[in-house]
Amino acid sequence: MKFACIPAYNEEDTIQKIVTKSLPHVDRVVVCDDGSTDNTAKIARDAGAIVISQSNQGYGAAIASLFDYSRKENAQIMVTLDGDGQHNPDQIPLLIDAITAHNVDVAIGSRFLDDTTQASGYRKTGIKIITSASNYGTNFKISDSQSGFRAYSKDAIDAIHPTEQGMSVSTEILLKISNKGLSVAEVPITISYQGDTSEQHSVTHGVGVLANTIKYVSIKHPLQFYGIPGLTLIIAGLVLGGIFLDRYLNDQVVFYGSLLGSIILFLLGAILSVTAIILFSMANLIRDRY
Ligand SMILES: Nc1nc2c(ncn2[C@@H]2O[C@H](COP(=O)(O)OP(=O)(O)OP(=O)(O)O)[C@@H](O)[C@H]2O)c(=O)[nH]1
Ligand SMILES: [Mg+2]
Repeated sequence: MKFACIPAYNEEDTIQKIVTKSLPHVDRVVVCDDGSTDNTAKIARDAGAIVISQSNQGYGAAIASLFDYSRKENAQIMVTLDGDGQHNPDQIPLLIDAITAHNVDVAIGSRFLDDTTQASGYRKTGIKIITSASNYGTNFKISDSQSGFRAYSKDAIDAIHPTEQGMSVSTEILLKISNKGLSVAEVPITISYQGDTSEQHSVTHGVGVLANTIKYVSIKHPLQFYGIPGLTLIIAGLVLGGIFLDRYLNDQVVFYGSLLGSIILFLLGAILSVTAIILFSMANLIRDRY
């Protein structure tokens, strides 16, 4: 059984068309109504979707509920797409085909494999930066880590239990895919940004997602992220301390600047190094369940 799963928050203008256009491509269309205050749930139900309703918790929470539903209902393939009309349901078969014909676990619809993409400059740059950080953590070489248009195999549906409530869930899922040894392929898709005016909103979102991506990657590579800067600071602290001692012993001059600098650098370095060691041991301990 194939499900099309749509997270939706106040999408009454677009949801009917998306449900109707998705139905011919799958066995079930499931809409997660994430606490909408408009008619999204009723319109989706009337259009033929199964509607899961929950209080508004964010995109990630909606995706998690859709994973839970698909697992419980034994879906063989789950395709996620946005409820705001930016993804074209007629491209659902492209993603399903990547799973069935090419035997991958996760197919990601990428906006950047096709020249017709309408994403504006700042948005493209933001997604590229987040994607580079995410690729560093996953060892994948994908072009669009933030795409919500994806398909998951049964193995992926069973293995992935997202916990991020917001938009960072896209990165979280990629990290989990990588940790579980599942395979990924990208498929070119088109995206529509018609009528979208949420520039400020997107920039704040982007910064939040980038911070979360760095959090995930730093947990995965703690020695590089905290250990190397930590050691560098400790060495700098020792050098400054040496200069202070040298001046004090040779000339009896108490050079408070280098004494204070040395202590601060050494302490910061020690904190970072301890963080690196703790994260490294923890990551090893929980890696299997992560
Ligand atoms: N913003 C937002 N979207 C949610 C929420 N819950 C579910 N969604 C749905 O998640 C999908 C993606 O949300 P968007 O805000 O369009 O995110 P985006 O496409 O990355 O950002 P834009 O490029 O600004 O459209 C839409 O179908 C929303 O209806 C929520 O709490 N907030
Ligand atoms: Mg959108």
